[in-house]
Amino acid sequence: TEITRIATQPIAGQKPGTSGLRKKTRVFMQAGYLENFVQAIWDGIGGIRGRVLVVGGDGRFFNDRAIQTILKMAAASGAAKVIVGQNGFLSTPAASNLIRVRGADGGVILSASHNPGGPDEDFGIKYNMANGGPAPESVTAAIFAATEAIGHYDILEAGDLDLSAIGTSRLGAMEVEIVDPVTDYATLMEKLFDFPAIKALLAGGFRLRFDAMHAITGPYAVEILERRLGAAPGSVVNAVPSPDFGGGHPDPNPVWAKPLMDEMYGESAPDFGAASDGDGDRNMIVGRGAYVTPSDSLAVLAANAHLAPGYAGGLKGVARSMPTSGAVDRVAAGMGLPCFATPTGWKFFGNLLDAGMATLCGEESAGTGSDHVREKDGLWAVLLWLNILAVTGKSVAQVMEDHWAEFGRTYYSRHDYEAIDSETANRLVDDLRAELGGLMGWTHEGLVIEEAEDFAYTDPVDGSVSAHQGLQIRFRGGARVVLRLSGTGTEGATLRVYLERFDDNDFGQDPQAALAPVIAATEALAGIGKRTGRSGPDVIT
Ligand code: VG1
Ligand code: CO
Repeated sequence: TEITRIATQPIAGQKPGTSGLRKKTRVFMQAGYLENFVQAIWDGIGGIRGRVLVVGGDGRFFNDRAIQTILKMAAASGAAKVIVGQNGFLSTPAASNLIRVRGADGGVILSASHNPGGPDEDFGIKYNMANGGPAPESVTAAIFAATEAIGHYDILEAGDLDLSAIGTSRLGAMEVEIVDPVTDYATLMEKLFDFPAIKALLAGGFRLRFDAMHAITGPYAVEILERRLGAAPGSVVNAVPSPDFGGGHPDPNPVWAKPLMDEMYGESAPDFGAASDGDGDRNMIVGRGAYVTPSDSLAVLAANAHLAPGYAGGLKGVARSMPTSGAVDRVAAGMGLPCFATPTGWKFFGNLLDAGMATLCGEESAGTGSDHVREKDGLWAVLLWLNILAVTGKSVAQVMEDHWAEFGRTYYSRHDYEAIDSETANRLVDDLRAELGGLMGWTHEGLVIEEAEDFAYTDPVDGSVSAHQGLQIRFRGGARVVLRLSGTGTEGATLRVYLERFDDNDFGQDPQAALAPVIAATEALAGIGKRTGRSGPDVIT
């Protein structure tokens, strides 16, 4: 085993986005592409000599190859030890937990999350800190700067390691420990939730369906839901992770998890349905004939978390990303809890969680989590829901009705325009931004703008400022639209339009109908159809 120093040059475009660096898999497979970025991580964080890292990914195509490269590069740069999930598997929340329980210095997570996988689809890589959370902007900026200054990378000349065998071995002077990816995570879940109550619920005939979408949560869900909690064998479907997610799109929403939706709205629907994404940090919750929007789910979990043992002492505060609906704000107000609005992306919750200012966090994009780890956590949300249903004895639909009756209903929807021309997208946002100052009092079919801002966030813990995080326009009476460009796409630009309207007495409307005036006002304001030539959004969630 010999360390080789390979001369290289900066590669343009290695700038981390909302959640690490995401590109087409073939881009990552180009000679030196992954290597450059990994070396830039090491350089950006001040080197890894003597450090302990966790490495794992969601099992998508190229996961195994990338891990071999990362191990050899960690060894070459003097890491003391790397802890790897068996077969290279770790869900994002399990990786976050592993970093924390092992006291590691950080971790490398390989995933493009909800994006499809395969040689012609997407791949991704991100660095997490010692707290288990995604690197903050200051660190991703340092990593990006290192990609622009790179002149060489170091790699160990060695054969591949067998990642299937649990146990400890060596790669050069570095220790490699291969661990079961599920055990520590399952143990944590048992501590947080009332497993006996959920077990009793399931033993009493309550039926659930969990769609792992051929992604990483399969092994976790089978172990926890079926083996430890006693859900009927086969309750977890699409449970074996596949490198291309069975050719599907591992994004747990009504569009991509349509088979689950059909079952939950069908005649022999189970009591509870859920799904998770490629890397296991997102969740979708659907009762019998009752889909729960992620923003509502966050609000319900905040209102009821105290029913689970891990949160019996109450919450310190809650946080949501800015585009997430204000439903949780109403719960926080009702319960006297601090409530924070952060930019999109889990990295912005880290300081609030570390400082004990928030216990629960969530995003409209089907991410919810708490201070148990520093990532959003799909199965955690499923278990908290099951815990709440077990303790209250209510159905999902009943929980929602009761919640709206108490707090009112915030109708919410997100419209995505995918793979639009980047220049068109940027111009649309730039033009609207330029108009914000003059929009006060602007009206359209009865809606009146009362506030318009280019959202900027000042972190209350470290004072760092993140500007241009989305255009937020509020209308009199509690309606709102937010427009921003996605930071996770790999093709052109994706425009996200987040729509909401509060209603305190009529809870049975179709969300698209309830939001029609806001949708019309947005078109009048931003001219999305006119500028993009699209007749409507590609994905509505
Ligand atoms: C999207 C979501 C955001 C989420 C991010 C990562 O980002 O909107 O809420 O945190 O994906 O999720 P963007 O920039 O495309 O809107 V995942 O499950 O990658 O880790
Ligand atoms: Co994800």
